[in-house]
Amino acid sequence: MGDKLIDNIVEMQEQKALQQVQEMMDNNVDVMKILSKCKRAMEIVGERYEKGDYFVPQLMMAAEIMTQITDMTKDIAQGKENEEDKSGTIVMGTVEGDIHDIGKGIVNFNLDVNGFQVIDLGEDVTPAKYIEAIKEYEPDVVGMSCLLTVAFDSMKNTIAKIGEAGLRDEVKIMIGGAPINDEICKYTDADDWAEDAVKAVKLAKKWTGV
Ligand code: B1M
Repeated sequence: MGDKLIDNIVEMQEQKALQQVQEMMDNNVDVMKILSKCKRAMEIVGERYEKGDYFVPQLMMAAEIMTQITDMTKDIAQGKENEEDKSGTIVMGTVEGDIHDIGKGIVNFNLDVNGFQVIDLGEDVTPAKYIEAIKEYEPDVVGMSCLLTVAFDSMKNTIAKIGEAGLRDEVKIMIGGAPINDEICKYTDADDWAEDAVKAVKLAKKWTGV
Protein backbone atom coordinates (compact mmCIF):
# COMPACT_ATOMS: atom_id res chain seq x y z
CA MET A 1 0.00 0.00 0.00
CA GLY A 2 2.90 2.35 0.87
CA ASP A 3 4.53 1.93 -2.52
CA LYS A 4 1.24 2.74 -4.28
CA LEU A 5 1.14 5.89 -2.17
CA ILE A 6 4.59 6.83 -3.46
CA ASP A 7 3.43 6.25 -7.06
CA ASN A 8 0.27 8.30 -6.59
CA ILE A 9 2.14 11.28 -5.15
CA VAL A 10 4.81 11.13 -7.86
CA GLU A 11 2.12 10.91 -10.57
CA MET A 12 0.15 13.78 -8.92
CA GLN A 13 -2.90 11.55 -8.31
CA GLU A 14 -4.07 13.77 -5.48
CA GLN A 15 -7.40 12.15 -4.60
CA LYS A 16 -6.00 8.62 -4.78
CA ALA A 17 -3.04 9.60 -2.59
CA LEU A 18 -5.26 11.25 0.04
CA GLN A 19 -7.65 8.30 0.04
CA GLN A 20 -4.76 5.93 0.52
CA VAL A 21 -3.40 7.90 3.45
CA GLN A 22 -6.86 7.81 5.02
CA GLU A 23 -6.99 4.03 4.56
CA MET A 24 -3.52 3.62 6.06
CA MET A 25 -4.52 5.73 9.07
CA ASP A 26 -7.77 3.74 9.42
CA ASN A 27 -5.59 0.61 9.51
CA ASN A 28 -3.45 2.17 12.25
CA VAL A 29 -0.32 2.41 10.13
CA ASP A 30 2.19 4.53 12.05
CA VAL A 31 2.02 8.19 10.99
CA MET A 32 5.83 8.45 10.74
CA LYS A 33 5.84 5.45 8.40
CA ILE A 34 3.28 7.16 6.15
CA LEU A 35 5.32 10.37 6.15
CA SER A 36 8.53 8.56 5.35
CA LYS A 37 6.84 7.07 2.25
CA CYS A 38 5.79 10.61 1.31
CA LYS A 39 9.35 11.84 1.78
CA ARG A 40 10.55 9.17 -0.66
CA ALA A 41 7.89 10.31 -3.14
CA MET A 42 9.12 13.90 -2.84
CA GLU A 43 12.69 12.72 -3.48
CA ILE A 44 11.53 11.09 -6.72
CA VAL A 45 9.66 14.28 -7.70
CA GLY A 46 12.92 16.16 -7.05
CA GLU A 47 14.90 13.70 -9.17
CA ARG A 48 12.44 14.16 -12.04
CA TYR A 49 12.78 17.93 -11.69
CA GLU A 50 16.57 17.61 -11.85
CA LYS A 51 16.31 15.49 -15.02
CA GLY A 52 14.01 18.07 -16.62
CA ASP A 53 10.99 15.73 -16.66
CA TYR A 54 9.15 17.87 -14.09
CA PHE A 55 9.10 21.65 -13.65
CA VAL A 56 8.32 24.08 -10.80
CA PRO A 57 4.50 23.65 -11.18
CA GLN A 58 4.94 19.93 -10.50
CA LEU A 59 7.08 20.71 -7.43
CA MET A 60 4.27 22.98 -6.26
CA MET A 61 1.58 20.39 -6.94
CA ALA A 62 3.52 17.71 -5.07
CA ALA A 63 4.03 20.17 -2.20
CA GLU A 64 0.27 20.82 -2.10
CA ILE A 65 -0.49 17.07 -1.85
CA MET A 66 2.19 16.67 0.80
CA THR A 67 0.78 19.58 2.82
CA GLN A 68 -2.67 18.02 2.80
CA ILE A 69 -1.23 14.71 3.96
CA THR A 70 0.71 16.30 6.82
CA ASP A 71 -2.48 18.14 7.88
CA MET A 72 -4.39 14.83 7.92
CA THR A 73 -1.72 13.09 9.97
CA LYS A 74 -1.41 16.05 12.35
CA ASP A 75 -5.02 15.61 13.41
CA ILE A 76 -4.25 12.09 14.61
CA ALA A 77 -0.95 12.96 16.25
CA GLN A 78 -2.34 16.00 18.05
CA GLY A 79 -4.94 13.80 19.70
CA LYS A 80 -2.05 12.20 21.59
CA GLU A 81 -0.55 15.49 22.69
CA ASN A 82 -0.22 16.41 26.35
CA GLU A 83 -0.25 20.22 26.56
CA GLU A 84 0.63 20.32 30.26
CA ASP A 85 3.83 18.38 29.98
CA LYS A 86 6.16 20.39 27.73
CA SER A 87 9.70 19.20 28.26
CA GLY A 88 11.78 21.81 26.45
CA THR A 89 11.53 24.76 24.09
CA ILE A 90 12.71 24.76 20.50
CA VAL A 91 12.96 27.77 18.24
CA MET A 92 12.67 26.49 14.68
CA GLY A 93 12.92 28.02 11.25
CA THR A 94 13.93 27.54 7.63
CA VAL A 95 17.06 29.60 7.09
CA GLU A 96 17.35 32.84 5.14
CA GLY A 97 17.15 32.31 1.39
CA ASP A 98 15.16 29.08 1.66
CA ILE A 99 11.36 28.75 1.65
CA HIS A 100 10.96 24.94 1.82
CA ASP A 101 8.78 24.25 4.85
CA ILE A 102 7.19 20.80 4.54
CA GLY A 103 9.94 18.83 6.28
CA LYS A 104 10.19 21.50 8.99
CA GLY A 105 6.45 21.14 9.56
CA ILE A 106 6.79 17.39 10.05
CA VAL A 107 9.72 17.81 12.43
CA ASN A 108 7.77 20.46 14.35
CA PHE A 109 4.72 18.38 14.92
CA ASN A 110 6.74 15.33 15.93
CA LEU A 111 8.56 17.49 18.48
CA ASP A 112 5.23 18.93 19.60
CA VAL A 113 3.56 15.57 20.17
CA ASN A 114 6.67 14.45 22.02
CA GLY A 115 6.28 17.16 24.60
CA PHE A 116 8.33 20.06 23.26
CA GLN A 117 7.14 23.63 22.93
CA VAL A 118 7.93 24.63 19.35
CA ILE A 119 8.24 28.26 18.34
CA ASP A 120 8.13 28.25 14.54
CA LEU A 121 9.68 31.37 13.03
CA GLY A 122 8.60 30.35 9.53
CA GLU A 123 10.70 30.41 6.39
CA ASP A 124 13.47 32.64 5.01
CA VAL A 125 14.39 33.46 8.62
CA THR A 126 17.11 36.08 9.02
CA PRO A 127 19.88 35.80 11.65
CA ALA A 128 18.37 38.85 13.40
CA LYS A 129 15.03 37.07 13.75
CA TYR A 130 16.73 34.00 15.26
CA ILE A 131 18.65 36.19 17.71
CA GLU A 132 15.53 38.08 18.72
CA ALA A 133 13.67 34.78 19.30
CA ILE A 134 16.53 33.29 21.35
CA LYS A 135 16.46 36.36 23.61
CA GLU A 136 12.68 36.28 23.89
CA TYR A 137 12.01 32.55 24.37
CA GLU A 138 15.32 31.35 25.88
CA PRO A 139 15.01 28.00 24.07
CA ASP A 140 16.99 24.84 24.86
CA VAL A 141 17.40 24.10 21.17
CA VAL A 142 17.52 26.16 18.00
CA GLY A 143 16.55 24.35 14.79
CA MET A 144 17.48 25.29 11.25
CA SER A 145 15.95 23.54 8.29
CA CYS A 146 17.72 23.88 4.94
CA LEU A 147 16.93 22.22 1.61
CA LEU A 148 19.06 24.32 -0.72
CA THR A 149 22.80 23.86 -1.08
CA VAL A 150 23.07 27.60 -1.79
CA ALA A 151 21.70 28.24 1.71
CA PHE A 152 24.53 26.39 3.54
CA ASP A 153 26.37 29.67 3.93
CA SER A 154 23.23 31.27 5.24
CA MET A 155 23.13 28.63 8.00
CA LYS A 156 26.81 29.12 8.74
CA ASN A 157 26.31 32.88 8.87
CA THR A 158 23.25 32.58 11.14
CA ILE A 159 25.18 30.42 13.60
CA ALA A 160 28.15 32.82 13.51
CA LYS A 161 25.82 35.76 14.19
CA ILE A 162 24.27 33.92 17.14
CA GLY A 163 27.85 33.55 18.43
CA GLU A 164 28.62 37.24 17.90
CA ALA A 165 25.48 38.08 19.89
CA GLY A 166 26.98 36.10 22.81
CA LEU A 167 24.24 33.47 22.69
CA ARG A 168 26.05 30.45 21.21
CA ASP A 169 26.69 28.78 24.58
CA GLU A 170 23.07 29.28 25.65
CA VAL A 171 21.58 26.92 23.06
CA LYS A 172 22.16 23.68 21.23
CA ILE A 173 21.83 24.08 17.48
CA MET A 174 20.28 21.34 15.36
CA ILE A 175 20.25 21.48 11.58
CA GLY A 176 18.39 19.26 9.12
CA GLY A 177 17.05 18.92 5.60
CA ALA A 178 17.63 16.61 2.63
CA PRO A 179 21.20 17.75 1.74
CA ILE A 180 22.53 17.92 5.31
CA ASN A 181 25.28 15.55 6.46
CA ASP A 182 28.21 15.39 8.92
CA GLU A 183 30.37 17.53 6.68
CA ILE A 184 27.80 20.35 6.44
CA CYS A 185 27.21 20.12 10.16
CA LYS A 186 30.90 20.69 10.78
CA TYR A 187 31.06 23.44 8.14
CA THR A 188 28.22 25.42 9.72
CA ASP A 189 29.39 24.84 13.32
CA ALA A 190 26.00 23.39 14.36
CA ASP A 191 26.03 21.05 17.35
CA ASP A 192 24.47 18.18 15.42
CA TRP A 193 22.05 17.33 12.63
CA ALA A 194 19.06 15.02 12.24
CA GLU A 195 18.12 13.03 9.19
CA ASP A 196 14.39 12.91 9.90
CA ALA A 197 11.69 13.88 12.36
CA VAL A 198 12.21 10.84 14.58
CA LYS A 199 15.95 11.50 14.89
CA ALA A 200 15.24 15.19 15.54
CA VAL A 201 13.15 14.24 18.57
CA LYS A 202 15.83 11.81 19.81
CA LEU A 203 18.45 14.52 19.59
CA ALA A 204 16.27 17.11 21.33
CA LYS A 205 15.53 14.61 24.10
CA LYS A 206 19.22 13.82 24.50
CA TRP A 207 20.07 17.52 24.82
CA THR A 208 17.26 18.34 27.21
CA GLY A 209 17.75 15.20 29.28
CA VAL A 210 14.16 14.02 28.81
CO1 B1M B 1 12.46 22.88 -4.27
N1 B1M B 1 14.25 22.15 -4.51
N2 B1M B 1 13.02 24.54 -5.10
N3 B1M B 1 10.61 23.41 -4.09
N4 B1M B 1 12.08 21.09 -3.81
C1 B1M B 1 14.53 20.84 -3.90
C2 B1M B 1 15.05 21.02 -2.47
C3 B1M B 1 15.61 20.22 -4.89
C4 B1M B 1 16.56 19.23 -4.20
C5 B1M B 1 14.91 19.58 -6.11
C6 B1M B 1 15.90 18.97 -7.04
O1 B1M B 1 16.46 19.66 -7.87
N5 B1M B 1 16.15 17.67 -6.92
C7 B1M B 1 16.30 21.51 -5.39
C8 B1M B 1 17.52 21.98 -4.59
C9 B1M B 1 18.83 21.64 -5.28
C10 B1M B 1 20.00 22.16 -4.55
O2 B1M B 1 19.96 22.92 -3.63
N6 B1M B 1 21.17 21.71 -4.99
C11 B1M B 1 15.17 22.53 -5.35
C12 B1M B 1 15.15 23.75 -6.07
C13 B1M B 1 16.28 23.97 -7.05
C14 B1M B 1 14.15 24.73 -5.89
C15 B1M B 1 14.03 26.10 -6.56
C16 B1M B 1 15.35 26.88 -6.72
C17 B1M B 1 13.32 25.90 -7.92
C18 B1M B 1 13.15 27.12 -8.75
O3 B1M B 1 12.49 28.06 -8.37
N7 B1M B 1 13.78 27.09 -9.90
C19 B1M B 1 13.06 26.84 -5.60
C20 B1M B 1 13.80 27.52 -4.42
C21 B1M B 1 12.90 28.38 -3.59
C22 B1M B 1 13.59 28.85 -2.30
O4 B1M B 1 13.61 28.14 -1.31
N8 B1M B 1 14.20 30.03 -2.31
C23 B1M B 1 12.26 25.67 -5.10
C24 B1M B 1 10.92 25.76 -4.75
C25 B1M B 1 10.14 24.68 -4.35
C26 B1M B 1 8.63 24.75 -4.13
C27 B1M B 1 8.18 26.07 -3.50
C28 B1M B 1 7.95 24.58 -5.48
C29 B1M B 1 8.37 23.47 -3.27
C30 B1M B 1 8.43 23.71 -1.74
C31 B1M B 1 7.06 23.97 -1.14
C32 B1M B 1 7.13 24.02 0.36
O5 B1M B 1 8.05 23.58 1.03
N9 B1M B 1 6.08 24.58 0.91
C33 B1M B 1 9.61 22.61 -3.61
C34 B1M B 1 9.70 21.20 -3.37
C35 B1M B 1 8.41 20.50 -2.99
C36 B1M B 1 10.93 20.48 -3.47
C37 B1M B 1 11.17 18.96 -3.29
C38 B1M B 1 10.69 18.25 -4.55
C39 B1M B 1 10.56 18.30 -2.08
C40 B1M B 1 10.89 18.94 -0.71
C41 B1M B 1 10.05 18.29 0.35
O6 B1M B 1 9.05 18.83 0.77
N10 B1M B 1 10.42 17.03 0.75
C42 B1M B 1 12.76 18.94 -3.15
C43 B1M B 1 13.40 17.63 -3.56
C44 B1M B 1 13.98 16.85 -2.36
O7 B1M B 1 13.86 17.22 -1.23
N11 B1M B 1 14.66 15.78 -2.63
C45 B1M B 1 13.15 20.23 -3.74
C46 B1M B 1 9.64 16.24 1.69
C47 B1M B 1 10.07 16.51 3.13
C48 B1M B 1 9.23 15.67 4.08
O8 B1M B 1 11.42 16.11 3.26
O9 B1M B 1 12.23 18.49 3.51
O10 B1M B 1 13.86 16.54 3.39
P1 B1M B 1 12.56 17.08 3.82
O11 B1M B 1 12.43 16.96 5.41
C49 B1M B 1 12.75 15.79 6.12
C50 B1M B 1 14.24 15.68 6.52
O12 B1M B 1 15.12 16.33 5.65
C51 B1M B 1 14.27 16.19 7.93
O13 B1M B 1 13.03 15.75 8.45
C52 B1M B 1 12.02 15.86 7.43
C53 B1M B 1 11.01 14.77 7.67
O14 B1M B 1 11.59 13.49 7.52
N12 B1M B 1 14.39 17.63 8.19
C54 B1M B 1 14.90 18.06 9.39
C55 B1M B 1 14.01 18.71 7.48
N13 B1M B 1 14.26 19.82 8.17
C56 B1M B 1 14.80 19.46 9.35
C57 B1M B 1 15.24 20.22 10.44
C58 B1M B 1 15.77 19.54 11.53
C59 B1M B 1 15.87 18.17 11.55
C60 B1M B 1 15.44 17.40 10.49
O15 B1M B 1 16.22 20.16 12.61
C61 B1M B 1 16.26 21.55 12.65
